Amino acid sequence: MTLFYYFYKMQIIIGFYYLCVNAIKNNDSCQCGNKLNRQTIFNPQAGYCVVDNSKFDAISMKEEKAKKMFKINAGTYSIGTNNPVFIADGEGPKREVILDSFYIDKFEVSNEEFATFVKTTGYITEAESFGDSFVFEGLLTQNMKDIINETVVQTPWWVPVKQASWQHPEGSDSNITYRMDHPVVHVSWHDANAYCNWMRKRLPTEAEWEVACRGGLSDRLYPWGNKLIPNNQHKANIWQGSFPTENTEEDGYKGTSPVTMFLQNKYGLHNIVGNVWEWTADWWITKHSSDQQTNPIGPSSGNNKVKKGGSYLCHKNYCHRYRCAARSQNTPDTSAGNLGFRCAISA
Ligand SMILES: *[C@@H]1O[C@H](CO)[C@@H](O)[C@H](O)[C@H]1NC(C)=O
Ligand SMILES: *[C@@H]1O[C@H](CO)[C@@H](O)[C@H](O)[C@H]1NC(C)=O
Ligand SMILES: *[C@@H]1O[C@H](CO)[C@@H](O)[C@H](O)[C@H]1NC(C)=O
Ligand SMILES: [Ca+2]
Ligand SMILES: [Ca+2]
Repeated sequence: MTLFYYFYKMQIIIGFYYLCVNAIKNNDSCQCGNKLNRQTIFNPQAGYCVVDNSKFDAISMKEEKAKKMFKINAGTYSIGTNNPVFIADGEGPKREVILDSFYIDKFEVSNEEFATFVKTTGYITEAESFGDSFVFEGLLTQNMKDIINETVVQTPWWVPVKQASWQHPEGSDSNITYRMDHPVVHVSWHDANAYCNWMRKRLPTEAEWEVACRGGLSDRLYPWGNKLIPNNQHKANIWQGSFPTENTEEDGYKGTSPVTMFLQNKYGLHNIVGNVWEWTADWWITKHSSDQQTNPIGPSSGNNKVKKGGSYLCHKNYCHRYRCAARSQNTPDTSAGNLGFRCAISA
């Protein structure tokens, strides 16, 4: 099934590559811009088509950077920890990285923003192509639960739901009408990468993401410090109660929160931990050298991509991963109702 899917996908990619290249050679308007499928936003340098979008002229990018992104200056920073909670995840060791300056989104990408992308390009997400995606059982309607009889072994609270997608986060009987300011979910790494590229941005590297998370503090667990709930103020959308049966929603949210909630550090970043996990550019490995590295980008290939920050489903007892050093992974075609992203750009 998977092999077949990839074979099929390669055929499509190759097909559109020729279509696009020829269209460009012939100076036709790019045939790939319209409603074909997720390969539509390929850019010409990479053999992809791009929808010419005057929205992204120099001025609007300047505004975007000024309002919605934070500039992190070039410098030497620390990532990782020498006190890992999950050793097997490769949270350690603590190590120095030298980074060039970059901008990072202050917010997770919202449904509204992703909708603009889809409307302009006709992009179809991998969840939509596959025809299903993973939803947390506790968010499903009784109707949906009655229909569904499969769960994921070992994590039975994850249910593959037919037709679950960014527009229908809990399956066909759900919508995002009142969640346009919430993070887009059910987007694969490929989808996230496509969106950032379309925005003339890119996914942050894991090192960039973690430096952004730490907000200029050193050796702290969270973006704001070491206390999970300082002054009795919830600083992140995670899980309170007893997972997975009881969610007391003390932080105000059972599922996702608007991307503008939970300001977490001095860089002005919101929801960098909690709310939804965030894809990074890097392939996953768990063995890290403690040597200083300059602009690390992770291994050159792999099976899984690194995701950071934890989500509204994380509870200390089983997923204490809403820490800057914490990390996890998924294959780049995976999507789920608690996994989104934000973009970055080199300064
Ligand atoms: C295609 O159009 C551009 C301007 O739109 C022009 O500069 C270029 O020479 C054209 N290429 C061909 C092969 O006609
Ligand atoms: C799940 O339900 C479908 C029909 O809705 C049925 O075809 C399938 O056999 C069921 N699977 C299990 C494991 O019960
Ligand atoms: C969207 O979902 C809401 C409930 O969250 C419901 O009230 C509304 O009717 C739905 N809208 C559409 C167009 O299905
Ligand atoms: Ca919550
Ligand atoms: Ca997040």
